[in-house]
Amino acid sequence: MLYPESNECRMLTSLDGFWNFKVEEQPIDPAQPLANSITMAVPASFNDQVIDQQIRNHDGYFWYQTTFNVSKMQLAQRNVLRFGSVTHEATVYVNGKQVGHHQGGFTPFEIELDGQIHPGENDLKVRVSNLLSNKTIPIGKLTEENGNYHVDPNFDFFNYAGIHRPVKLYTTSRMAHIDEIVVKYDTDLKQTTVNPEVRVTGDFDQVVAEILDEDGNRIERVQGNSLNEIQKMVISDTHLWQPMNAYLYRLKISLLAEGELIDTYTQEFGIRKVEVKNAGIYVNDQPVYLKGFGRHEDFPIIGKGMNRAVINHDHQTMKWMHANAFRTSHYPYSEEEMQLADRDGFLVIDEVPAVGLYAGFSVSMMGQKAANTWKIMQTMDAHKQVIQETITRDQNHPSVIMWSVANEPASQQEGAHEYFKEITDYTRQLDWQHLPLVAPKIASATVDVDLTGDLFDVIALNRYYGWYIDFNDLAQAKSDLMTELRKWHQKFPDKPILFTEFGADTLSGMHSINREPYSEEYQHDYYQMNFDVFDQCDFVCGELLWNFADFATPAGLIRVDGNKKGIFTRDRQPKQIVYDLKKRWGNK
Ligand code: E9O
Repeated sequence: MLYPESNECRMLTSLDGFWNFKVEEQPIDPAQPLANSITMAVPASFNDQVIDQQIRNHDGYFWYQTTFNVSKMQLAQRNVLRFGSVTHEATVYVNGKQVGHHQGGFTPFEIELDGQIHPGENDLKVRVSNLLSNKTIPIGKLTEENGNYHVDPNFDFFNYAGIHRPVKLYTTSRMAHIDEIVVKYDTDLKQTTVNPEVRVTGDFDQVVAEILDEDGNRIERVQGNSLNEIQKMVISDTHLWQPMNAYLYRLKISLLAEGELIDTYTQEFGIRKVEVKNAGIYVNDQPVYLKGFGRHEDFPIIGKGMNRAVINHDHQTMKWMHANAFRTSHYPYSEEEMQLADRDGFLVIDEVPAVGLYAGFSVSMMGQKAANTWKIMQTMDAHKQVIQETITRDQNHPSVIMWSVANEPASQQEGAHEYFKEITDYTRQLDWQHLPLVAPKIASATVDVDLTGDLFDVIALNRYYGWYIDFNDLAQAKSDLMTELRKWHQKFPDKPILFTEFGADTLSGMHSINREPYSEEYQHDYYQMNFDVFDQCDFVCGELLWNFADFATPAGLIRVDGNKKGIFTRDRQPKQIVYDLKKRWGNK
């Protein structure tokens, strides 16, 4: 699915703005006006826009409504309605009739409106659900009593919901349009051959493909009468996309009929090679050490809503700290963010929303975990769907150097190997780039009990020695961390080890001369201990801290106003560790 653009053949309108909103208490007729609604900004989570705890914490269904105008001229074209994401499930109605449905809160979907709209004002309603279960991705525990739902998220972030990303209406010609462009290429890092895979609906008699460099110069052009003729485009002196030094080419595809242009689309791409070998990660034949964060799409008031200023500020902050990488924990981030990551040169581990694949997991109930996860979970179909939608959406982004197919699954429980064999086979067969695969491992899936290490290219560890384990005992923590690390390396000597989480809850402004947990001093010592260990192990290929910023979670005994493992507060003010880290990464 292409990211919508306007050009000489396509028109683009934004439907973002103030919509009407209502919690579904009784069945609602989509053909009737939405009575007693309140205002809700789109895009954004609905939860923190209202001063109403019942709405904020309601589990179930919600209605959004707006209107949009279409001109007679526009109706001559093919019209498509596109949602960047609706969390977690959307049923879409236009002028009272159901036109589409999508399950999965973090990937885009679109709906053709042919025959559904008329000139003038049209009514648009979306019935949204925030329900999760053991069949959905991510996973929640769903209960129902007399039609009242309750969801216990099986993960440690607030279950924000709503229309989280932009809503757009765009047009294409009715004769033919480009559906998809995959910029496949082969490179020896000098010469690159681009073999685009383009999908088109409709008839045309000529297709033109052009490659433009960053200054807009055309460096290659091929044409033909069919899509398989636009192959073997050669870039003889390749300007590589490098970490923190991006370079983006553009591929422009045009369709013509009887000499007239009927559709065109320009797709950005970058050229780089990613490899895992000799216990290291290599980009363009150079070993890279990942410095950065696990993050969240999370900010006061907007929740998980896409906001360009917040995205840009986070990127500027990471660059200022000499970070070069982040993981999209625990779901694919907005397309707008991925585009900026390409331009900024970040190395991104793109994670699908498969978080909570651990029966009975709850951060506030550690130790009370069921051991039959792979009998309880019925997530295989939904899991494959999110992998397919994530790869389809993100495969043209040079910033994406790895796919993370799950976070902290119960990889030590019986059935884990079978489940992840199917998942990794499926992912590898979809991904033409053969990017490395990871699934960050939970602290309890130690090297002695984990069953899935052989399936992944990089051993990704979420480790909390000195916090959840060996709490307040950094000497013991250091020795336990070292022991586990050495064992992993012994077991998989060729696989690099990447820290995808490590951190300690820290209250900004809390100081302790005794360097007690939760203080900025403890956070400092905790990280220093981890760094001391990493620096002794050359098979460790990166450190992604948990977390970039404090973030909202469901209320919980160990969650006082959210998870405080940020090195920044939720509103992006630095804790003391930031300055040491900036120095470390500046030298590394
Ligand atoms: C996932 C992330 O979303 N990992 C968690 C993070 C946290 O801060 C959470 O925010 O809690 C850590 C999981 C730790 C599990 C420890 C299990 C210990 C078993 C002995």
